[in-house]
Amino acid sequence: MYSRVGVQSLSCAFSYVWKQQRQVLNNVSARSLQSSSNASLKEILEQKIGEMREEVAQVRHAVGNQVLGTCTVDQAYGGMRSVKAMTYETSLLDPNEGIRFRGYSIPECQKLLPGIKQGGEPLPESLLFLLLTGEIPSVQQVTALREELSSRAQLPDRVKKTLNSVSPSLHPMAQFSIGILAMQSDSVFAREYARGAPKNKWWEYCLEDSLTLIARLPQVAAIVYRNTYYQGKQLEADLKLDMSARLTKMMGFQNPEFDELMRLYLTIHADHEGGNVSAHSVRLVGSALSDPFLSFSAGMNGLAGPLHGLANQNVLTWLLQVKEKLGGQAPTKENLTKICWDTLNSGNVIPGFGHAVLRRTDPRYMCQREFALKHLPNDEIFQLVSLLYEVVPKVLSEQGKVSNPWPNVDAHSGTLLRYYGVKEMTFYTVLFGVSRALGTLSSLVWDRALGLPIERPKSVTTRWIKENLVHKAASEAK
Ligand code: AMX
Repeated sequence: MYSRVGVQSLSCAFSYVWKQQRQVLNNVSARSLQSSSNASLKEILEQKIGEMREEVAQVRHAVGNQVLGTCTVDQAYGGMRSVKAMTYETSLLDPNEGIRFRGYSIPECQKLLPGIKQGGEPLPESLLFLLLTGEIPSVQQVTALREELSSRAQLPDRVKKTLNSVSPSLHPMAQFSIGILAMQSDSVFAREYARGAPKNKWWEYCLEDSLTLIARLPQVAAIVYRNTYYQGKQLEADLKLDMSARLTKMMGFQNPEFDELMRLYLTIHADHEGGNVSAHSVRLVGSALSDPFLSFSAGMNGLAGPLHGLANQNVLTWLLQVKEKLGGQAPTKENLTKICWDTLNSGNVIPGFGHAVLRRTDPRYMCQREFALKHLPNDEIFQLVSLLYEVVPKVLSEQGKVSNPWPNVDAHSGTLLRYYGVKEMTFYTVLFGVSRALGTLSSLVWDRALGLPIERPKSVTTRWIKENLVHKAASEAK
C-alpha cells in the first residue's frame, strides 16, 4: 500500500464554512495526532467520542435554543426539501461544491487516502477509517483495519443457505436486503441491549455489528450476483485481498484495472450527508434502537427506489434504448436532443440528471468521467454519455421544471461497470449498497455514541393546516 501525499499539500480552495469545520477537525487532531498515528481505530474513536460529546454539549449550551431551519407548508407537502432539522457528522453536501467526507472533497480524498498503489484510487477501507474517526489514516492503520475486516468477512453457512433459497427472479436489491436480515441473529448490539448494556456502551456494540456487516457485504453481493446471473456457481472469498478486489474476484472478474474502478466506486458512493433516503432510513430505524442489521436493511430498501439508487440501473437501460433509437446513426447533439424531448414528453424523467440538493455537476460524476477519459476514452457508451452531458442540461433547462439540470453520480457509473464486463444492470444498485454501508453505518455508530434519541417529528393533517393557518390568514385579511 502506498500513502500518496502529505497533509500539507491539501488544496487551499476551501469555502469559509469548510475552513472553519477543518479548523475544528485540526484542533481535535492536533491534540491527538502524535499519539494516534499508530493508534487503533477503536482507541481513536474512544478519544474522539469523549471530545465530541463535550463539543456537542457546549454547542447545545451556547445555541441550543436558536432556530436552525424553518418549515413552510410547501416544504411539509414537498418532501421536507432543504429543511434543516437534523445533524449528521460523517459528511456534508454543498449544493455547488458537492460532497465532502469529514471535510475532505473527493479529489482531496483521492490524493490523501492510502490506496493499493502509487497514484491509484483510494481504498474504501481508508475512507471508512476517515468517516469513523475524522482522521486520514496512516498506511499502518489501514492495514490493521483491512485485517480486522478480513477476520470478519466469512459469511456463516446459514446466511449462504438463506441466500441460496431465494428465487433468482427476485430483484437483486431484495435479495441483498434479505441477506442482510439473515445476519441479524449475529447482532452484538441486539444481544447486549437485551442484557441491559448501559447507554454509553451502545456505540461499541454498534461498531461491532457495523464492522461485521461491512466486512461481509462483498460476499453477500457476490452471492446475489452469481445466483442471479451465473446459475448459483459461487466463488470463494480470498481474504488476503482488499474488499474491492475481493468483491470483483468473487463476482468472477480478474482485472486489476476493474479492481481500481471498484475502489473508486466504493469510495465515492459511501456517503451523501444525512437527509437522502438511504442514510435517513438507517438513521431513523436505528433511532428506535433496532440493531445495525435491521437499520441497514431498511436503508437498502430505500436505496432500491428509482428516484434514488436504482437510477444507476435505469440510466444504462435508458442509454441502451437511446442507442437503439439511433438505429445505427452516429449520435449528434440534434438527434439526442430529440430523443431527450421524446423521453420527457412521454412523462418519464431522464435518469441520472437532477438532484434534490446539488445545483452543479456532481463531483462523483466528474471523477468517474476522468476515470473513463483515462481508461476507456473510445468506448461507444462513454462517448454517448459525454455527448449527453452537453445535451441534457440544455433540454432540462429549456423544459423549465427541474431545480438542477446537471448529471448526478448515477449518470456515469453503469457505463464504467459495463465496460469491465458487468452487463447485468439490475445488479448495479447492489454495488451502490455495498458502498453506502461505509457512510451510513459510520454515522450510526456516532448516533449511538452521541446518544441521539428516537426520531419523532410532528406531523399535521391538511385539516389542521386549514384550521390553524388558512382560517387565521382569512380572518386577519378581513
Ligand atoms: N428528468 C425529468 N424531469 C425531472 C428530472 C429529470 N432528470 N429531475 C427532476 N425533474 C422534474 C421532477 O420530476 C419535478 O417534476 P414535477 O413537478 O412534475 O413533479 C420537477 O422536475 C422538479 O423537481 P426537482 O425539484 O428538480 O427535483 P426533486 O428534488 O424533486 O427530485 C430527483 C430530485 C433526483 C429525484 C430528480 O431530479 C429525478 O427524478 N432525477 C432522475 C432520477 C435520478 O437520477 N435519481 C438519482 C438521484 C441521485 C441518487 O439519489 N442516487
